[in-house]
Amino acid sequence: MSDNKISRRGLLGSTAGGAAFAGALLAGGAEGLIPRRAAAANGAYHEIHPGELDEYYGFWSSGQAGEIRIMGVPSMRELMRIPVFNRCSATGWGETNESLKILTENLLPETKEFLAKRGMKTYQNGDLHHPHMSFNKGTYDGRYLFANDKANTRVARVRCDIMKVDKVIEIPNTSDIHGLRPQKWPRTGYVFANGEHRIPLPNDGIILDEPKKYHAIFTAIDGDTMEIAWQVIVDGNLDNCDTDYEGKYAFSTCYNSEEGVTLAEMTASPMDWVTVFDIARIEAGIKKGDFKVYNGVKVLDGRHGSPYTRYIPVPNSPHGCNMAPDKIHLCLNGKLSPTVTVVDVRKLEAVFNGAEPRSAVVAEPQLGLGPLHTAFDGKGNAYTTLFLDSQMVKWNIDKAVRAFAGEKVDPIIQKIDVQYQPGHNHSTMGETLEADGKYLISLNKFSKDRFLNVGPLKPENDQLIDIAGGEMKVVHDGPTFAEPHDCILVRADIVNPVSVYKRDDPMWADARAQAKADGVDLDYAADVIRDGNKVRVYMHSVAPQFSLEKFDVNQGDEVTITITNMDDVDDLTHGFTLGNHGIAMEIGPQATASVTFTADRPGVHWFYCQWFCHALHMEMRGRMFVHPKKA
Ligand code: RUQ
Ligand code: CUA
Repeated sequence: MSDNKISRRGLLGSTAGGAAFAGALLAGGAEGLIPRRAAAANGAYHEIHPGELDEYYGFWSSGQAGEIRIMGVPSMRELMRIPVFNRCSATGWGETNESLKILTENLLPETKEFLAKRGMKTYQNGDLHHPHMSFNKGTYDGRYLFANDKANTRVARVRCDIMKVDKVIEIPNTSDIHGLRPQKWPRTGYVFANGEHRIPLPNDGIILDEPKKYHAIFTAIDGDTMEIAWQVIVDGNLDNCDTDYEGKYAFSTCYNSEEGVTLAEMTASPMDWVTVFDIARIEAGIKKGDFKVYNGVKVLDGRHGSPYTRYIPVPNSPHGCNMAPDKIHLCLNGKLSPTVTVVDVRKLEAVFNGAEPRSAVVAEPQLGLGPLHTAFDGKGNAYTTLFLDSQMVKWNIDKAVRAFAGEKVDPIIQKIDVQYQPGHNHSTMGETLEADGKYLISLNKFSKDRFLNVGPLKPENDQLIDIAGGEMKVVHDGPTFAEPHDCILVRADIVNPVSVYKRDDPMWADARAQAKADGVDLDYAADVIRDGNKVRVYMHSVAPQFSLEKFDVNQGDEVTITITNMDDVDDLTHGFTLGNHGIAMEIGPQATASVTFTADRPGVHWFYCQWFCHALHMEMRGRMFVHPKKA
């Protein structure tokens, strides 16, 4: 390697020589020569150069922003956003007929009524914490993502072939869905959802300030149909959840065993618990008819003394609930206790048969202050976020078990600083049997001084940590807008989205049926169908033209615009924006999209394509004439 041949690119490479050289420079204090990202651990970290593809899909939640974001890992590039519980200006999610159907068809009748009085068809916000993929035999199968809405008690499903939501359901009898996990074995199967906040059942105003009469409810959803399979009433509240690798159990942490309603009440007891749900016993209970029906859902009583649950005491306010890919160890993160409690799931059958609940606890290492979530590398190690210490701690599960049994061994392997206050973390494939121990993400709640100051509201900071070589090393800082709670990292070969829609996609089944009834062929449409005061305008588009240059409606007409994008090309999305009407929608290649509104502004209104599609994209437009009402 002669001096003038050493490019920065060479130093950033993954060869042992390059990394060693970079290491030597760093050791020599020449850090300024090399950007932070070059400081890779053990040569494992790959800089993704322009044009190169990432190894992993990252699916990020966005908290109160209500969407899912697709990231590339390790580059940490944001690749796409999937609108879910939010209203999206670009795609028309929450405005188009197709999205409104998904967002409204499974709302409870009283919710629809309540929203109508507010002039809304659906909620405009959501609080999306936990995106998780469907499983088959303990690993991701690339079919669906599921996610919770803590704000408005909903669960959504994303189709991974097109990366769009296809189902949103509101969960009755409970309040504020927080923890959410799909069943891992034999497949998904159930999707489990925790109702976090305790409320009266029914919550109709008869019971108000009588907290002893409130309940939290655990919900099992059928992931294939998105119908609710059953619910279980529990003692305490429900925070995060996970499932085992044998299809026997689901687990939920409870931080409020006190069943208090104030901060002081909720944190009073030094012990809370993890609630263990026995799926076979619950299914047998349903068969036997041991349930009551509320809002059409079978609800079992799983409080203390029931055959369906066990409550295992865990120190103060456990939060994260993480099943290790060794199929044995369940980790419950202490939050207010510096410990992680480790349950051996093989001992749970005995607990259900009468053994003392804590007999299933096989380790309880002291890790540091504020343990919130734990991730795994598939090599027997665990990585726990320490919120208060602003650190990530790597520890060995086997050593923790041995220490708990009395052996003099320290389970802690390494601690590193993260910037700052981490909540969730996640490792590559870490919640599956294919955990590969390559990268770890620390989702930090605060970025403080890590980026240029953008005012009082600062981004969060998602840090990429290289764990492949055995030592943790922060290799990238990634600012994010509110508030990625959680993410999953999925090997790229598992996720296989299409580039062009299929013309018979179920998403626009209603538009297809209506066109058929109107005698219109969507593929070649240039039609205006008048049906009383309803007007249905059908167009198709081929870059850079809509099939209608103009159309006429009368003031007061209910107008439905249905457009089909007949371009059959990769990356050729069109849009339809109707000026001064608050209307815009995405129309993907070979897709049909529609929107309905009342034409109430007499005059000339231009519509245009808002997705840059062609050299003549600016010219891709037309006029809607609204004839004034005759006085
Ligand atoms: S939670 S920071 Cu909503 Cu997943 Cu733990
Ligand atoms: Cu079509 Cu821009």
